[in-house]
This record gives sequence, structure tokens and C-alpha cells, in this order.
Amino acid sequence: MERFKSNLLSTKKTFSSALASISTLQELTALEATFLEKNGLIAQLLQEFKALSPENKRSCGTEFNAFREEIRTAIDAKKNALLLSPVNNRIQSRPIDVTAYKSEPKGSLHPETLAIQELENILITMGFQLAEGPELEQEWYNFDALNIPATHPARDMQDTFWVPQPHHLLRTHTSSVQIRAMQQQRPPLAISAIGRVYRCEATDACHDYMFLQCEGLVIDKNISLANLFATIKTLLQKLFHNNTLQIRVRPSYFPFVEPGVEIDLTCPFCSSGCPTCKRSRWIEICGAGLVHPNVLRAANINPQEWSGFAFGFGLTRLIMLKYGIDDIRHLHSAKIEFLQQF
Ligand code: FA5
Repeated sequence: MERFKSNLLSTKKTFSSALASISTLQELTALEATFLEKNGLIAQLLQEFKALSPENKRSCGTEFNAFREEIRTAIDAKKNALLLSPVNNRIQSRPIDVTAYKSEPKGSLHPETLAIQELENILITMGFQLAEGPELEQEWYNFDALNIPATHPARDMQDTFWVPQPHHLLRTHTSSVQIRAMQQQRPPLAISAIGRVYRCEATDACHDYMFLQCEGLVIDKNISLANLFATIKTLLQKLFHNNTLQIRVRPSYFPFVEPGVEIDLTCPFCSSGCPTCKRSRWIEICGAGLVHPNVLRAANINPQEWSGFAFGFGLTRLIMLKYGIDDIRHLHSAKIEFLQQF
């Protein structure tokens, strides 16, 4: 037993001094093999331990087992220290200044997105269901079903981007969604569609070839112009956060409504005339009217039983008004100075 104890002690000393002199992972792997491999120093000690009497085993066993544990733990700790040392060296040679990093510039939502989100919330609280239709549209939905047959002069009112596919175009207005909604849903219904529309037009401060429209369609029994006017007024008052705004109605012509009207809003920015309202105190907002019986028939709805109103406003123009944007072309200019204001 004395021999085992002295071998154990000298192995301990050898291990501590060997470990202290190690400075690379390769050296550590070699040390691990010397001590822990099948025929290593610990295995040799184990053979000697096995030859001891049970009584001697009891007296030396605890110390021997503790040493075996110690070796494992010390080698693992050294391995971690060696792996981390290049990182630590780098940190020491180039200390991190946590104040040196400025926070990333934050993005913001595009004014169109902001307005669409707000308008959708208003429409939903007023009882409208949001509807959608494709921007690459069929001629029938954009024109024919809306009481605008091929020979109708009203087709010239909206310059159309035709696409090479026969009878397909980029929709010129969101009124095409009216027909799709009526095909999908039987009346009574109240739907609204917000989306991009396209017109083959020269651009200026108020006209773009792509802009947003917002369509509204209500079909029910005994719908009147009074329902239309009350709805538009409430919607605009909510959008501009101003309950005193009033509307004015002028007769107009759209083939899909009868009678057709254009609706103006009192200028939200002045009471006696300003550049925005061109000193008239009124701003033109939308086209609207009572749904034409031919449109109801195109969607298989009986005009004797049902009636409805529809409106469509140029949402991009409203966004310009709401945010005081003087040129429609800023909206898609991708100018960071412009976008940063929102
Ligand atoms: C229409 O598009 C009809 N579909 C509206 C409608 C719906 C009438 C339902 C009746 C019933 P209009 O072509 O006038 O109508 O366009 C509606 C609005 O879109 C205009 O009042 C204007 O605000 C906006 N708008 C028209 N052209 C442009 C353009 N090039 N750029 C920006 N906004 C435009």
C-alpha cells in the first residue's frame, strides 16, 4: 500500500507541473493521452490499486477517485482557457468601446401605408368589408360589366395600359372590384377596396400613371343618395379628424352610376381660401352615384329588388392633402429626405 500511495503522490506532482507548463492545445492533447489513455499513468495506477487488499482499497480509494476526477476537470478547464485565449488577446489589444456604436437608423412607414392603415380601420368601423381584385384585370370587369361596352366613348375617359394578352389590361380604377365582390357575395353587402390603379397619362404635380384609389359599394334595399352623402361625409371627417368638414355635390357622369355625382370637401386647411384649395375653399374628392341597373344585372342582382351606391376616390390625392405633399411624384421618388419626414 505504501508503494501505491507514493506512486499516487508522484503522479499528482507530475500532472500539476506538466499542466502548468502547457501552452497549446496539441500539448494538452498529448498530456491527456499520457494520463488518461488505456495504458496511461492512471490506468497503471488502477492496476496497482486493484492488487491492494480490500482494507487498503478502502483507505486509498477516495483519494484515488478524487484525483481521477481532478485530472478530467483540470484538463477541460485548460482546454477552455486555451480556446478562449486568442479572443481574450484580441480584446486586450483592441479594447471594445461600447459607446462607439451609434444605434442603427430606424425606418418608418411610407405615407401611403400609414394612410391605408388608417383608412382601413375607419372603413371597418363603419361596417365595410375589405375586398380585393387583381391589378392585371380583364377588360370585362374593368369596362363591360360596368356598363362601358367597347364602343362606348367613356372608355376614352381613362387612358388604358393594354397588355399583350387579349382582353387584359392594368385596371384603370378600383370599380372593377365592385363586380367581383357582387359575384362572390349576395346582397345586402358593403365592401370597400383600396389599391393601385394605372393610367397611361403624362405625369405632373397632380397626375401619376400609377396611383391609389379607394372604392366603396353598398347594396341593400331602398338605398338613396342621402345614404351615400352621409357615408362620404362621415368617412372624410374621420380621415381628416375634423367633424366640421362639409361636402358639396355636383352632377357628373360615370356610366356605372345613375345619377352620377362628383363630391367636393370643404378645405381642411383654411376657412377663406388657400393655395391647396386654389382659393375656392372646396377640394374635389371623388366620383360617386347610385349603382346603374345594368351593373347590378351584370352581377346577376335584380335591380327591381336591390339598389345601391358606389363611390371611388383618388386616395393618393387625399394622402397629398393629409400630409401636405405638393407633388404626387415625390411619393414614388425613393428620395430618402422625403421619406424621412414620416
Ligand atoms: C373613377 O375612376 C371612377 N371609378 C370613380 C367612381 C367610382 C365613380 C364609383 C362613381 C362610382 P375618376 O376617373 O374621376 O373616376 O377618378 C377618381 C379619382 O382618382 C379622381 O377624383 C382623382 O382624385 C383621382 N385621379 C384620377 N386620375 C389621376 C391621376 N392620374 N393621378 C392621381 N390621381 C388621379
